[in-house]
Amino acid sequence: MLRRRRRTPKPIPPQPSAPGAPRSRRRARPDAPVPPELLLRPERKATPPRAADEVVLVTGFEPFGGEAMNPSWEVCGRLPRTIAGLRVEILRVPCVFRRSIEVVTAAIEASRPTRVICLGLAPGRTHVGVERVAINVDDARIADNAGGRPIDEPIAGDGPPAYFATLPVKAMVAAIRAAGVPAEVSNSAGTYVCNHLMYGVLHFLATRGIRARAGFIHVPYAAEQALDRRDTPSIPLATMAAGIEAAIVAAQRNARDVKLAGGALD
Ligand code: PCA
Repeated sequence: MLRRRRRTPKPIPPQPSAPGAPRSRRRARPDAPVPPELLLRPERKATPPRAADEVVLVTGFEPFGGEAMNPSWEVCGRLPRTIAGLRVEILRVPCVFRRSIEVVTAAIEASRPTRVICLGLAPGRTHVGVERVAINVDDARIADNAGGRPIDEPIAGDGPPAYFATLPVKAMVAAIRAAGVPAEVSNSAGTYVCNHLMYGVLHFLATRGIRARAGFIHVPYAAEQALDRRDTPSIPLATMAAGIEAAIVAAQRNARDVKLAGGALD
């Protein structure tokens, strides 16, 4: 008896091979190696690699006093994006009393850093100076970039006479030196905008109960800006940046400061 041919062709199961290629009846041995591109990726249980979620805020100043550049800001731009697991956020700060504090405290509120390291230029210094203390006074020898020139005015009328840096100052100095960069503890950040900012940031953190640790580092002139000046101590920007990077590593790794002599007799 003649069998009627089926009208509708059997559905063809999906083939991994190219269309038109002969269908294989072979089955893979259970232990056959599977090319990696054919393996289904198992769902990842582990969290994907996260961007560093702790932040170090590093600030530098705009030029002031007629200079064309401020090495403190130039150094910020030469830092890597992460240091010791901290995401590095950089901020350019106006060299203006009050406004400098407002700009930095707004950034602290926005990015909630665990470390705040402000940088500034100290013309004439030979060493990178990690500041130990900020005092509650403004006494400007020259006007700031907005023309302001406070003389013997408190920074915070209700604030204490001084704040110590809450960063491990000695460990940072040791780390900068170990990176091959001349460094020292400095016992005065002056009475201009740098001291003002250091005091203002520490006062803000203390009065708001924010646990971030903060401090200030003064840098000398950049070698790049002192090429045609005589008797002007300076350090190349790349060298300073390596020193500041080492200081940030030390600031992150040393919960307590180390006990190293760093005092001065003058
Ligand atoms: N140095 C100044 C203010 C801005 C800067 O970079 C200072 O030492 O006060």
